[in-house]
Amino acid sequence: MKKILVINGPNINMLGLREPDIYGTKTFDDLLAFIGGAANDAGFEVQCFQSNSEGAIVDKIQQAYGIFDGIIINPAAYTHTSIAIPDALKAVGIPAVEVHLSDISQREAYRQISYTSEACQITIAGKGFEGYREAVYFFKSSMIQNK
Ligand code: CA2
Repeated sequence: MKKILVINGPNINMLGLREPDIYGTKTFDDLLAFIGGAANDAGFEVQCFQSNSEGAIVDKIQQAYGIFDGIIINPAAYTHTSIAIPDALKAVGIPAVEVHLSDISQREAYRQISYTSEACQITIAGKGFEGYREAVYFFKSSMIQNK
């Protein structure tokens, strides 16, 4: 069974507590259950990882080398600041998809910049939890094509 690693960055563990107009009312546990269900439906083994620390996210990406077949990443605020995260994605060479709950292209100017996207095959933004399902199915179709 192919393995997917889902990485969520800073403050995503606080989902549902504030800013429901932007991020919705569902909690982080709801998100984990949603991702687990989507991966299961698509026939993937999935592991979810969340950290508020850039270094811990870089460590996790490095540790994924040779173990995971795909990475789905919502780097949260590090999307707009981190060079280390896209460098790590490029270093391990694992196919990656960037996901954002909100449509970052329609938000503050500083959120419209993503350094992560150049290390990802596609970016899915503004679809809420469904974006993670789309990312899972992107891997399903790309892995079938490359079989
Ligand atoms: O839209 C997304 O998924 C983001 O990656 C979410 C990040 C934000 O910094 C990015 O610009 C876009 C924030 C994640 C969670 O933020 C919360 C804020 C208030 C209450 C709960 C979570």
